[in-house]
Amino acid sequence: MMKTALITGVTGQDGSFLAEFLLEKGYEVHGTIRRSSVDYRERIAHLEGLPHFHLHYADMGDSMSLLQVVGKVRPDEIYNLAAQSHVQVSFDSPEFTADVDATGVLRVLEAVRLCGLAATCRIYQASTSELYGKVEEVPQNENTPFHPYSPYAVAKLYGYWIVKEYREAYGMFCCSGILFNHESERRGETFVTRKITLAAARIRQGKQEKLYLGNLSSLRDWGYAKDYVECMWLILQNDKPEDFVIATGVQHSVRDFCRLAFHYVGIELEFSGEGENEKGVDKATGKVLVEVSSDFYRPTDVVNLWGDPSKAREQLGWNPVKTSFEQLVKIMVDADMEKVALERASDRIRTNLAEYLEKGIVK
Ligand code: NAP
Ligand code: F7E
Repeated sequence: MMKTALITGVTGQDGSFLAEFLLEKGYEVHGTIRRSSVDYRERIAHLEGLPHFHLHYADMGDSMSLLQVVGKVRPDEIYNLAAQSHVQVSFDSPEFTADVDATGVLRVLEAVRLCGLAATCRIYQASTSELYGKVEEVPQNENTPFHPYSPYAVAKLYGYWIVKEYREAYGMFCCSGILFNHESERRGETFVTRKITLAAARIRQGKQEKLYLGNLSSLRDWGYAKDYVECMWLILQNDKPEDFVIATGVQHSVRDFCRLAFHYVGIELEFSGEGENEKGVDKATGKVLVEVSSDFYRPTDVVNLWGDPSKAREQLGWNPVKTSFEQLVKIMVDADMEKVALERASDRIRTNLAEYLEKGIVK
């Protein structure tokens, strides 16, 4: 029997990879999208029109839309990926973030219960390493205490606990994947990795002068999104509903990422100076290509994320290092070198706007 999956947030980085993964496994895949005045569904354009791929309008802030789609699709599995996922933006829109990322999870769980699917529908909740926030232990595993350090993380912590509550109160098969940062050629352009790979490609091709970043010393455990969606699926195929840390177990700084991305476009960067005075200089020309701008500092920043994926490796048989850090950076750089080569002036206007928004210049 063909299984039916519902993915909220199917237009996002993870949603698009997961939809491809589940279609390959033979699922009937349904995804939710939001109404928007512009038709911008780049990441799933190649899936639209496939016979086993279906789209529905729903918003995480609207219980009725969620109830309708869950009632209509009656899924065997729900992957709740929809969220306001940008940490910096959560400082600017904390109430919206709480509504979507916290109460939104409750709305999905209640929709499942009200549709009479509590005993049959398995639910995956997209939880996050941001729960560890101001970290109390390094590396972090399933037993590490949480210390959320942004409105995003606080909202996601509610999502984590309400999932646990529904599991214990109603015996529902609902689980959280505590995923560490995962990136790809489809990553949003204002997350640090993609911002760097795009800038490296543009600087190489003479379309950008300089890259401005915030905290270069921030440490992350970066994996490849395509590998991580497999783990979301494995979590729901497990015998028991449990939460899992998903990470590579390898840690790098923003500075390391930057150095490697520029290396792959043929520019060797040398960093010197400290804090806001630190600069990345092209060794060959002496030109300053990377500078620090306090516009990209956060009111509270999470600076030491490093995951321990032992439980996922042992219980789910998942390979945390299928794609290495070096391969990930190369995949992203190669994709952006191609994208930038094809870039038209209109695309650049959109990208500049994204940067202005992140800087808080356009509100
Ligand atoms: P993403 O690219 O930002 O995608 C987010 C998705 O949520 C998009 O489809 C977006 O729709 C949708 N969405 C946002 N607000 C919504 C609303 N009010 N109603 C309905 N849909 C809404 O994020 P991602 O990187 O794929 O991450 C997927 C999930 O994993 C998120 O919950 C994120 O918080 C979590 N997570 C991500 C990471 C990571 O490193 N990527 C790590 C841990 C956890 P639009 O396309 O219309 O904006
Ligand atoms: O920042 C620093 C920044 O925005 C990473 C989301 O998917 O992963 C993501 O959240 C680090 C931070 O991702 C810039 O201060 C320096 O320390 O790429 P990011 P994030 O905040 O880790 C988690 C797991 C999620 O759950 C989220 O949904 O890099 N940083 N300079 C910068 N960050 C940005 N964005 N821009 C900079 O210029």
